[in-house]
Amino acid sequence: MRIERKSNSNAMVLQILPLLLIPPFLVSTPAQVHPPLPPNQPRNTCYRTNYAPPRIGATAMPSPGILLLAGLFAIPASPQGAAIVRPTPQQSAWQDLEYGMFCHFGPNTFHNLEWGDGAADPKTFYPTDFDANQWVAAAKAAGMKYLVVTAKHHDGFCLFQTKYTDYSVKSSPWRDGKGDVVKEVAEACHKQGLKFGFYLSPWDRHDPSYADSKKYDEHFMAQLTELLTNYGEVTEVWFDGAGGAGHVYNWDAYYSLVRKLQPHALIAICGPDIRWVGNEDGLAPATLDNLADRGEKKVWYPAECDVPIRSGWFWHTDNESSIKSLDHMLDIYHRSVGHGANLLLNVAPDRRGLIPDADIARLKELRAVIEANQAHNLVLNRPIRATNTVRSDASHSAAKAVDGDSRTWWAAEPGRTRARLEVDLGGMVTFNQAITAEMIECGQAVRSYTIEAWDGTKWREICRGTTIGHKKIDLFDDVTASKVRLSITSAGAATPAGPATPAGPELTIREFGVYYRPTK
Ligand code: FUL
Repeated sequence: MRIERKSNSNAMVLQILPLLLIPPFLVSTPAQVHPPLPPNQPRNTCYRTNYAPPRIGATAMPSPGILLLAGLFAIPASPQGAAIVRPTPQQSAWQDLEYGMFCHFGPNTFHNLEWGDGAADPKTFYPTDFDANQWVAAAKAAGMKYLVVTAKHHDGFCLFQTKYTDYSVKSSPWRDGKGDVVKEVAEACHKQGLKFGFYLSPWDRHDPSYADSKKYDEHFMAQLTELLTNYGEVTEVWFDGAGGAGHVYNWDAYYSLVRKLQPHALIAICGPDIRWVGNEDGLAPATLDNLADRGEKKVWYPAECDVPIRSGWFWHTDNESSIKSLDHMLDIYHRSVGHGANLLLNVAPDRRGLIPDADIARLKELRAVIEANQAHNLVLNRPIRATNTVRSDASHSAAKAVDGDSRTWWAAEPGRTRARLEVDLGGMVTFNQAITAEMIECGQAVRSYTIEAWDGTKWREICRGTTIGHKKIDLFDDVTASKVRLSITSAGAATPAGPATPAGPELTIREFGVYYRPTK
């Protein structure tokens, strides 16, 4: 299949262009971990140093887990006095969503395009059987917890009713010009219990005002206002960084508008709350730090991996055969969610306005494998001991790390950078996977760890890793053992490249589990 992006001809350049257009300081790669922001940042970069997401207010929604943590937030610094960086409640709640569906839909769907130039006749947008509930049902059946829809892609066509351009669903014959894709998707999400988000491309290849940055800012913000007021709760606002080279955007104003109209929404990619992982393969590095430098400060900045299930972001007549294999998808899952990032998997609706059966089938297969692989935690509620524990009242005892309850956690004594949890398996047990999670609301502490198994005569190392963060999935060959232990070998506030320091966040383990994967 030939993916057409009209602005360029060189296929290679087209592949990497979106990446090149995102300022390098927003890109985190294993080789370049959170470089500091460059001084004198130009105004058209999609990031502002002076923006800190507000903490949740008294009227906010916190989950039971967050409420439980309220007392913890009262401790603002490590024993050594260094500020501890923690996620906002919205960020940690979003990290718990883990897996979401990205839906690219619009005129491109009807023209076999990836990047429309804004000239497609709106009458060609005509889904014959559009059903937002089917999209959401497909996402739920896949085990996804949120959905992000393209309200407007680079071609400028709006999938929602807007007063500010006719280049929208209003000018299409679909539902006699009265349809609103964003509305139906938002309602279906809210009804079926999925978190809702929208993608909005700042780059607009249709609107004449784009040539005048100030005028375009007004236009863009007017549409952003519509999206933030007419569609209920918005969890994620996805500002793409591709295209529009040289254009000056007033990012501060965009961010302020989101804060004002949807204070709990997270601003992603070209935004201060969620960062792009740095590639479109769905892969996070094995060492993934939730902290990033913002000017002089460190901030919590979790990563999202985005990748299409097929070869393109939009549906094409001839790309069904490119649906990724189950093995490939499982690998993506392990290297995104299993590395502590969120996975936003693009599944594009077709010209009927439905998620195709073939994609749904693959999503279900993936879910079935993940569930089978994580069905039985072999250390669940098994006897466990820790080399040290924060308090004597058992509220953060070692048992909390294997109780299967994500609201509880084991915590080491303050200032500890090494600790060990040892679990008695109660007989010889075979396993080949470990899943470990820190209680990130307390901050991210673990810098390195090993997992070892007792084979009856000695401890044998099964795997070792660096960061844990929100979740770490380790895969290894079958091991048969009567005891297993997790050793945190360094912890602290330093970046993975730097030395661990005790002046960091509390060392915690939210859950530790070992499993036997029938499917490898
Ligand atoms: C890129 C865009 O250019 C693609 O078309 C797609 O929307 C992807 C998610 O982001 O920057």
